[in-house]
Amino acid sequence: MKLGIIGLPNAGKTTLFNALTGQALEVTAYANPASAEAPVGVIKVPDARIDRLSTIYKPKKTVYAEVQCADITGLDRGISGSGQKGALFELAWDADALIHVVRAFEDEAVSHEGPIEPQADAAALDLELIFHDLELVETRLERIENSMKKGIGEGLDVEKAALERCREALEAEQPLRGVELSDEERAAIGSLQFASLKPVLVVLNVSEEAISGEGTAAAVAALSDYYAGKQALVFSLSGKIEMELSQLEPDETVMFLEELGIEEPAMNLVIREAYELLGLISFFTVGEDEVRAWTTRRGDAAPRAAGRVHSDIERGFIRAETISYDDFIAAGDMAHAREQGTLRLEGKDYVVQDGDIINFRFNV
Ligand SMILES: Nc1nc2c(ncn2[C@@H]2O[C@H](COP(=O)(O)OP(=O)(O)O)[C@@H](O)[C@H]2O)c(=O)[nH]1
Ligand SMILES: [Mg+2]
Repeated sequence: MKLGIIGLPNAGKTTLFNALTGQALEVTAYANPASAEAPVGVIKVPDARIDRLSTIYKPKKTVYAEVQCADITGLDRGISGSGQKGALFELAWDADALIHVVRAFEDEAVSHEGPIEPQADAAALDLELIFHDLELVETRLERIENSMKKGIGEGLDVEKAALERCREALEAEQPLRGVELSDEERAAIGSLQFASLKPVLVVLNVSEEAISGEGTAAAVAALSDYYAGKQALVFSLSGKIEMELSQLEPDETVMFLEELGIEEPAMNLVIREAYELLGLISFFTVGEDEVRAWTTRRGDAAPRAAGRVHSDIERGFIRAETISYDDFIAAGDMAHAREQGTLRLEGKDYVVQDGDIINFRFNV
């Protein structure tokens, strides 16, 4: 899974990127120039279940599920009409979802056009995505129509119809994530890099003092209304605090969290929500060598999940020896689980569930 962080200049994208990936890129109080290349980092998906399994197995290696993340610089008001679209094309860096950072924090030292108005900012950037996509739709439709005129447009009807519906939405300044498309239509337009089609996690970046304030709750509610029904989730955090948290040692983190009166870093929630939005789940493999979390899509059958581990295991799939995390913890170990009948042998039609611990049996 890949996430792309977008937002207007000085919204706190790099701050959030650092918090998510543990990197320490420079954060600046001025707008960075558009960049053709986006820094990419790896997010380790926090999972208390993996921590617990690791204390049980004491493996040589503990591996968390990983999500890639890019800090996309240079999107700004008016960018889609300018010659400087590098940053928008960066979205074609095939992100599966976008994290849209919206500024709510007040800070005179950090420049911002006019007063801080989160909803107006969010809508302004969304509009750039929409303009970008409209251009893409029009170019593609023109090509299709030309092909049809020449009599070589066979099989393009579904795509054409889908694109016409997309154009209609975009002309009404609606993002494509709100357009109902069938699987067939999605596949037909799948090769086009539509920015406004990607699911989005909207992060309201608030001041430290405002984390649990009423104003923040109201702003989140208002943004949620604006994004309603558009494959989007909205929540708030303080980028500054999250970045500080990510740079602490684990025991210091616990103390800092207590001081702030919060249970866990908001980053954990960001990652979990991204998982949810994308329909992803985790399953685990365990042993003395390695305890590891893997990512698969909700609804994947066991062989497909096996393929996440290795293509040979998918190809030679025989059975999945499976137990849910909760049943395993209740049993204490695999021997007891087998006695209790909670360790099951599942076949190729078994749909993997979040938290399954699986031992694949396969034949190469
Ligand atoms: N007060 C405050 N400043 C922040 C916060 N998040 C980011 N900043 C500051 O805003 C400026 C821009 O942040 P940066 O992450 O570089 O924004 P980007 O342009 O979207 O990548 C930097 O000076 C940050 O230190 C925050 O939550 N509170
Ligand atoms: Mg930046």
